[in-house]
Amino acid sequence: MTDDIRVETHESWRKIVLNRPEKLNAVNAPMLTRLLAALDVAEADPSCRALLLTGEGRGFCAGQELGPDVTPGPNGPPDLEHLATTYHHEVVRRIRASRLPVVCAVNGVAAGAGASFALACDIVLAATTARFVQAFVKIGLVPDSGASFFLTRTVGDARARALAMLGDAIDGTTAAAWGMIWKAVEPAGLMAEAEALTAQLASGPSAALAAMKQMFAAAPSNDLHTQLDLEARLQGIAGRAPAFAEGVRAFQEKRPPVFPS
Ligand code: LHQ
Repeated sequence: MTDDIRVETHESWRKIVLNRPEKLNAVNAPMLTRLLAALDVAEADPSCRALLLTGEGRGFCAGQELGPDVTPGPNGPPDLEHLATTYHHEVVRRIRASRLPVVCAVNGVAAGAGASFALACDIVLAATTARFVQAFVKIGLVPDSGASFFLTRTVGDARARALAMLGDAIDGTTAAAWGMIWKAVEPAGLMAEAEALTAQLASGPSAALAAMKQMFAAAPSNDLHTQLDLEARLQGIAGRAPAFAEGVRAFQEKRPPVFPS
């Protein structure tokens, strides 16, 4: 049994580790099938309230493995549309559709779909020394797994185009300065900070955090009035949930809130 996807289960959160360090955690179809399964299991576990995604070794994820999945066979070139739709894009969809806040700790190079997986997460921390590379152009491909969606929204059209068309690497510090990610952290402190953040989210108001994911997913394509309606509806739901009652009580009693799971 291969352990190219390693899951560490903590009391209220899980860490999913891409674990193929000798290939900088490049992914292939079987590995992505196991990653999708790990995401589904976490989603279905009521005790799990947050996720942390990271990579083993000196890389985060070097994107699609340039191996058998993408090598031309007797029937001609590989069907990359099918490969992307079935595997890579499902990872992105599940992270974005998840009820769980997902933290990503980019410990090293994040290339191609690997960078996209990181950008699909809710809060991205990267080592200052990590590298984000839109590697697609170097092998004659186009951005996928949401790269063109995420980059245009985070760094803007001008930087997105240049990153995609040139394939230049940017480091974690630059990614943070450009607004691509939340924060760059000294490598030695990355995992401790990412774990603390994930634990903090796991002890947060889970339903409200899930509603925030819904809200931020809708925001870019909504007009102000539609977004105000959505915020009001989700606030109505939050106001009827036990977390709000506990939050207000804790404030009045001058103690930290203990949000129910
Ligand atoms: C790898 C890989 C790799 C295999 C490093 N595969 N071995 C595509 C198609 C279909 C559907 C959906 O989506 C996609 C999306 C994509 O992801 S396309 C982009 C695919 N990825 C790449 O093109 C990245 C290729 N890798 C690189 O450019 C470099 O390795 C990076 C910039 C990631 C890191 O460079 P270095 O730090 O200099 O490391 P390295 O190149 O020496 O790599 C270390 C080892 O990892 C090496 O193996 P070796 O046996 O020589 O030590 C590499 O061959 C292996 N490796 N990426 N994607």
